[in-house]
Amino acid sequence: MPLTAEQLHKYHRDGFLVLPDLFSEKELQPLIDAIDEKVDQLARRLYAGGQITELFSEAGFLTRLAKLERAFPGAATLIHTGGILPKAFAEIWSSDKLLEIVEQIIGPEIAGHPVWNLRSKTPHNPLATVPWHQDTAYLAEGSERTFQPTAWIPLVDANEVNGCMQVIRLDRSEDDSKARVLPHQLENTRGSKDSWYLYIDEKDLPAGEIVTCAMKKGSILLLNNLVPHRSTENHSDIIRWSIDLRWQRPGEQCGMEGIKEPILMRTAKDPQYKPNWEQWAARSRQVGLKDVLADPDRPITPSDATVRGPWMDRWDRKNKER
Ligand SMILES: O=C(O)CCC(=O)C(=O)O
Repeated sequence: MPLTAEQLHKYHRDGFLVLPDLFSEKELQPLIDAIDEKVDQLARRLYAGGQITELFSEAGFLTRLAKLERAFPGAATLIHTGGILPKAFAEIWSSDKLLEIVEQIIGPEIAGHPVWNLRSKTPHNPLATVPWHQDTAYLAEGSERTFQPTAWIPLVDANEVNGCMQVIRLDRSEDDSKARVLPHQLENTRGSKDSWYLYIDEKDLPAGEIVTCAMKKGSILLLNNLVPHRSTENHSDIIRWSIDLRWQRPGEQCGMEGIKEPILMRTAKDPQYKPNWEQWAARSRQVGLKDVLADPDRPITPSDATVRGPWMDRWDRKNKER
């Protein structure tokens, strides 16, 4: 289902686009099964280490991690930072359905960007509410010049109750802010919230309409790497699961140099080409962050849910210079 000329125009104009009904339940189920498995492994490790006294096995995809989070604060963060890519994620990321769309945006040479995320937005968890940011702010300076489309894919219906995405449709009269990296602050220096997120201060937010993207499961939100966006709080009693995946042209600066390289997904030079996931996927993209889940023999402790990343030094330095 390629983008129509109008959709493509809207995406380039606004920096985002919602595509309804792209995936069927059947296509998303392998992702859900892979997540259930990750959550089960985490529960078993916490249980074996004496950190929790119940496995909550009777709870399913929509609630089990929330119960674990209550018993072991930080469980949701560990699922977010556990960086080994499940096969089902690799398959959807390099699926013809998504690559066909990405090809319309960046051309036939396509690499997967090393940053992908599984978001376990558990209810009433401030660490699952992502403040206003541009994705490029989390990467090395200069990579904002590389066009990096993202697909944000909810695995449940996402709305204002359980927390959905909001984006700023930039005011066309503010053209110059479109291509600009906005100043970001570290949320953990605000004192109120010990998180790893960056945020854009209200005064630095560009003018434009705030668009709330309530979306059905099966839809995707396409973003570019400069569009300011955030996700709202989860006031419901279920987990708002989503994944976000990125692409770019191979050979261009990805902003994760020395940490993890992009993976080639499609090339016009070889129509039969298939990405070699084995080595790439086994290596965590979370260098600088602890990937505790990658080492099954290591007992998990509450401090493992503390997150640090290279973007912190970037903005700490930048803000001191200011
Ligand atoms: O899924 C969310 O809650 C936030 C996602 C996000 O901000 C991103 O993908 O950059």
